[in-house]
Amino acid sequence: MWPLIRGTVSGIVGYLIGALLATVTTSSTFSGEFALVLGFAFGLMGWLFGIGMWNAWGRQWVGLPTKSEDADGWRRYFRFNTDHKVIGGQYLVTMLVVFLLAGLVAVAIRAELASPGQSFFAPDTYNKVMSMHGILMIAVAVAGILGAFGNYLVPLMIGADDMAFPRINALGFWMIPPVAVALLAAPLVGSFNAGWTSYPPLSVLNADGQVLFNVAVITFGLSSILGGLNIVATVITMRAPGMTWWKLPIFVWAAFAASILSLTVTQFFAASLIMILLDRIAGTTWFGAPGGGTALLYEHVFWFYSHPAVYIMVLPGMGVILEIIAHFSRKPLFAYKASVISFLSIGGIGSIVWAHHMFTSGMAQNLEGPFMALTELVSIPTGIIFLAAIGTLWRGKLWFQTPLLLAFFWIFQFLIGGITGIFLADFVTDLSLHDTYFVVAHFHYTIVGGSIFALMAGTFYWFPKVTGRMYNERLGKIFATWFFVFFQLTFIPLFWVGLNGMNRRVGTYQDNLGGVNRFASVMAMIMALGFVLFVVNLLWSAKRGPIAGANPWNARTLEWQVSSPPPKHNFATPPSIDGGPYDYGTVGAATHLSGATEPVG
Ligand code: HEM
Ligand SMILES: [Cu+2]
Repeated sequence: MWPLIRGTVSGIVGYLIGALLATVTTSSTFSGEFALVLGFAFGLMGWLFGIGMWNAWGRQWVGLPTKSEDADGWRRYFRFNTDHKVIGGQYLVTMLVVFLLAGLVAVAIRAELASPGQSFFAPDTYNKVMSMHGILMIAVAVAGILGAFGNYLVPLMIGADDMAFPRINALGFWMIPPVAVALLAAPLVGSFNAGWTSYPPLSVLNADGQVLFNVAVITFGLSSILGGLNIVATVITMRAPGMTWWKLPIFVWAAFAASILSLTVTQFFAASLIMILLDRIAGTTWFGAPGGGTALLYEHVFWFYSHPAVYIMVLPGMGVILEIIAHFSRKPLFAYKASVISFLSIGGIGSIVWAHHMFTSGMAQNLEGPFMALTELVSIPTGIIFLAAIGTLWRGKLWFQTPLLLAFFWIFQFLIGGITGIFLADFVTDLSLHDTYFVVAHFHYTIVGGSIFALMAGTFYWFPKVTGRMYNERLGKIFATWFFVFFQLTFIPLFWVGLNGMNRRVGTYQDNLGGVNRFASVMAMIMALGFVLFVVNLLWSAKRGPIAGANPWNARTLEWQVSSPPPKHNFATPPSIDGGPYDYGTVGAATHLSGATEPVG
């Protein structure tokens, strides 16, 4: 606990110094916006140094010997620990907690929407609650799989002993607690009500809470960039002898493609938020029409990140699902190379489709056709991923455990998400669908269906590796089915109310949509209840579940060839690779890890 106390104290001291500096150097008051920004920046530094960055790293910069921040047992998780497995665990737990919290906020939203009029929240409060839900969930989708499984598995799967930059990895994780604090503290200074998208002019004119939103999200972005950098560098430079590019497990490829995006587009979100801060604090007029600015600029810069961001959320999910499907069908992954090329081209094409979010914004009309066509082009590589999933399942020897069940659900939901996206990408239909609940239903199918279900599937699949114990299969299946069924019952009706003109981001709506909304609200609450099963299963099994052994799934990839949990430095002797990760059932195929004691597969 000591490092946490140290970090908190130096974080608070840093905040006070920053805020004071702002007060004495400018006309900002101590609680003014500039003081919030500078306070946060200094507070972040203080926190990071206090939590252990100074001892483990900073001392080196002034010629002092570093002091290890290592510890054993559960204490490792509360320190500046550079072990990629510890960091993966830190991300997993943090993101699951944020997910549950944001889920509770969603229940509050659905309570308000259970009847057409205003029941619990004033209109502005509704927007604040909705904005909080949105940004927390976006954070989970961006950093859940990549932060947890990307960190935990990429080094293990490629036969490395850690990430390329272990200290940067720890730094990236420890930036997240101040992000959470700033977002959750925003209600103290008026909260933010402009949605996770934070369009100006509202985001330039609203309460000071918006400033905390901006600094928090910029910091979160920096953490994503560092995480992306690490995964890209690790995959390029740290592969074990024999681990050629075409032998990489598919999850590694997916994490690699998503990380290229994190590394290259996150800056644009930060840039757009910095411009908002400048408009608010420094008197610039990037987005203010009276000063010659235009809000349209914000939308372009923002979506230049935020569309690719949906692939940062979903590509790792695709990787998890294909991984699970191959191992649980006991067949070589169908269309492996085509899937890899698809991941990369989804990332590439996905980076030039951003203005499909802006068809109603008043942007140049002759761009609408090209953006529509490019968007629809992404369905080709996406279709290949579906083919890979189905082709692998086809005549496979299916082993219906919870991870595979969730993978089936994933296929169904992501399909619905993708197909409804086509109507939104078509600018003619989007004119009437934009800003309705059709959009809300669509992105929940894609993000929850594509990213969150994969996060759950991966959590079950790798649970025995991470904890050394098996989860409860029956509870796992009940939870998976529960989540799936009530998810459909919540969100299918929302397509319908959207088609009937219900606006998103408004707490009230037409009277005639009351019945369907009430139904969706009740279903959402039952869905939320199902997470009790998830939490109980994992907590109980981590302590009391049966010992899993090194390779309970009898899978071929490298992470299963070491003990569960893996030893501190992953591999006793550096592995050398002579087979492919999915050579199931191939007569005479070498084991993936040479020197493995038992033949696998
Ligand atoms: C637990 C089940 C969930 C329910 C019942 C739920 C419900 C809702 C509702 C009712 C809204 C308000 C939309 C509006 O008023 O316009 C919303 C917005 C949103 N949700 Fe969810 N949600 C859930 C899970 C998730 C997850 C898992 C994610 C992402 C991974 C997510 C991401 C978002 C985003 C990005 C917004 C939009 C916020 C904005 O546009 O500013 N939600 N959700
Ligand atoms: Cu998009």
